[in-house]
Amino acid sequence: MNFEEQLVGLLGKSIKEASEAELYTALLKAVQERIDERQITQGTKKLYYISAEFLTGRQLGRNLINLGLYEEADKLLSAHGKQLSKVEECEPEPSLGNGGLGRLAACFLDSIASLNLSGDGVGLRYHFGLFKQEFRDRKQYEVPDAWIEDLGWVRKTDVSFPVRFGDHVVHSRMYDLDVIGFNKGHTKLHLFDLDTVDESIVKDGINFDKKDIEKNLTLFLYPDDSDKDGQLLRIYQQYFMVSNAAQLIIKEQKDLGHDLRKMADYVAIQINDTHPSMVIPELIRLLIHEGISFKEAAGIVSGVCAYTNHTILAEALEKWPMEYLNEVVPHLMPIIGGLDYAAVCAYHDNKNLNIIDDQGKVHMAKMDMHYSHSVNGVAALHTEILKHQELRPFFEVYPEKFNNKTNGITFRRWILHCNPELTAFIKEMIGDGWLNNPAELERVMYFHNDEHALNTIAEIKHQKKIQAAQFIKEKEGIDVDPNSIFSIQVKRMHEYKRQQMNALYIIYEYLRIKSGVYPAAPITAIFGGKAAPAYIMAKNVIHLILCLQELINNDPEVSKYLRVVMLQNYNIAKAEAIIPAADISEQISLASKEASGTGNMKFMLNGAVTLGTNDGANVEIRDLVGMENIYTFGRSSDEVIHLYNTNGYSARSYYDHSESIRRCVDFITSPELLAIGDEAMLRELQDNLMNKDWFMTLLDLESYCNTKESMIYDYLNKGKWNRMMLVNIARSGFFSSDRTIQEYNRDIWHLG
Ligand code: 26Q
Repeated sequence: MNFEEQLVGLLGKSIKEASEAELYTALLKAVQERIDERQITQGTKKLYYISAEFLTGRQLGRNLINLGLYEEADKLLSAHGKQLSKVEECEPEPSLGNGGLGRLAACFLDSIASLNLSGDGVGLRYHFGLFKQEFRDRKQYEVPDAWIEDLGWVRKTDVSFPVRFGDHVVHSRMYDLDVIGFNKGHTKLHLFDLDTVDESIVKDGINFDKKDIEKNLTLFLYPDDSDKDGQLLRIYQQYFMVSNAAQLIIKEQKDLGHDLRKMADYVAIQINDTHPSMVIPELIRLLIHEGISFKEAAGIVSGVCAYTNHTILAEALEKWPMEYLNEVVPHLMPIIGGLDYAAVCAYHDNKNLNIIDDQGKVHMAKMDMHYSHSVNGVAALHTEILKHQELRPFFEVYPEKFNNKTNGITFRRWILHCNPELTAFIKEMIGDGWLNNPAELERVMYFHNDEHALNTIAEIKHQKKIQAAQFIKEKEGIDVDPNSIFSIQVKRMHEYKRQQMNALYIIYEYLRIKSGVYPAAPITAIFGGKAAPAYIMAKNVIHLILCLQELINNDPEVSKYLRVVMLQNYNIAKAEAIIPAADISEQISLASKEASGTGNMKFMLNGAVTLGTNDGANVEIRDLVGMENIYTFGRSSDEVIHLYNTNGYSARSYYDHSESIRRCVDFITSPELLAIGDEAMLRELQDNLMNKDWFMTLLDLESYCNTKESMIYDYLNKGKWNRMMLVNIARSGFFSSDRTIQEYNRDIWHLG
């Protein structure tokens, strides 16, 4: 049956008569029928990618592209006066993740399927996922996001496992999201849940009985863990996730008739940060039940498991008090104790290596490093920092385990879907080999002196800016000028990412305009990002940005040259709308703190020029495009690490010694801003910047402002700028997650 007949059959009426919501439902069903026809990818060895987060984004567009149906569907709908992009907007976006780590997991699944590798994701089906962000009075409010619909992409299965918490047993339910590869491949994301979970126990949007596990287990992603009950709930969640994963793996191995002692020949497990670390003792426990000795089981599991570290921030390295683990999973403690004992015996002279520390806390990352065969960082610089600083004691005893896997992004979503105009032009230039072999993007370099190509790329960028301006008008009610420079910083709000430095730059520019010095070209500064509900300083930064937005956009003298937009509820759909429109990609983290970043890659692929520190994958972007096609500034990671080690940074002295820094920081509590904002929040932020500034904003502020000035000046040189865009696009092939997954497979998984 052709697609049109299938669709009309499902609709029960003509396309013209159908509403967008009806079209969405019919397309969903039509695509699911096609998905069901595609065989699941098989191989001798299978990967299980276990992760607390999967930020999958909307599925309709992704699936249409990967099934090769997108253009057909698009044409079909437009022939009947409908727009596919509008229909796609009917899909609620699942928010089963926070940011980078969760989005990476989703890109990886797309690449695993597209490379026709056998590998499934395993995670949790949170009912509310991450909160929806709303702005009121220029402040962030968190609203629960109930994304689950009766008819959706995530489908209920009959699979269930008993999961034991001490002497209490619950019975899980597995849900599956199909992951269809580009042209070939079909794998699954398994999301576990409990039938008894009850959304109605949530009061006032956030409060619920944290002890009622049967009803609350999968309600929220990262439930508030500021008290003991919250922390216990997180342990319940993590154990529920990994126990299901371990049981699924053992069941599949038994069904295939494989010898569990040879598991490493048939199974690979990737532990995505420390949230799934308990899979190690759980799998050992289950193997012991199968009659295998502790020692042999530990060896088998080490051969199967590999661990990825995504951050060096101390607060993100999970440590659970032994008594909490004893309360939730008492049957796991003897195993963890045994693993610690074996590690202590082997390395008795180095307490740093103990899994259980003197205070009785269990260090999940340490367990991962002892009992995995691979430990990887997510960008070259990050892996070096892990080896020589953060995880040095482990690198010294296990040098062979450490390896780097620089992150990547799926080109299907981050150019084919979000930038069909640029995709079409690249095809015109170099054909479509790069879609399956991203290294071929390099061929775009043949056009680096071609006037027509350079002008076309610039024209496409302008188109995307016009579309983004319409989007901003529609969603945020703010007018922006597509002829201005779009500088974009979209990512989670965190002090180390230094959105506050960008805000101080905006103040710097504002004060200059007020004094009659105008920027070489008008600037639109666009932000987006959520702050963790308990992260006061991040919320203060949002407040400052929203106050600046109000002040600046309403000042006719200034808004001719400068505008500020803070997007509400930044998510994957908003990322897709905004990233293709960027001129400047703001990647300004304090060097050494951003493990990799993946937004930086999405911007580069879409022809933005990076303004960044030498941090995370920015370093690799710089090496690929060359110094003349990127703007870097600020202290190096070595200098920053040295400052931390010697206590050598004093924000106050930067404030005292620089007139221009002082003016910017002082302005946070100027009468202009106090008339708009909340005095306590602005004062607290200002005080923090002057007296604490743990992530060294003032250290790099001047070099940031100067570098950005020169960048804006260069923007006027169209020939130069257009060539920079082209080089960035041409050199971004390395950042395809297909390349990353091929490296994981080559070095760690060895899938058949
Ligand atoms: C830890 C303890 C308690 C509660 C929560 C957490 C927690 C939750 C989420 C710790 C870390 C995360 C997420 C980390 C993350 O997203 N890291 C990002 O991973 C990306 C993919 O590798 C990198 O590109 C980013 O640089 C890194 O910040």
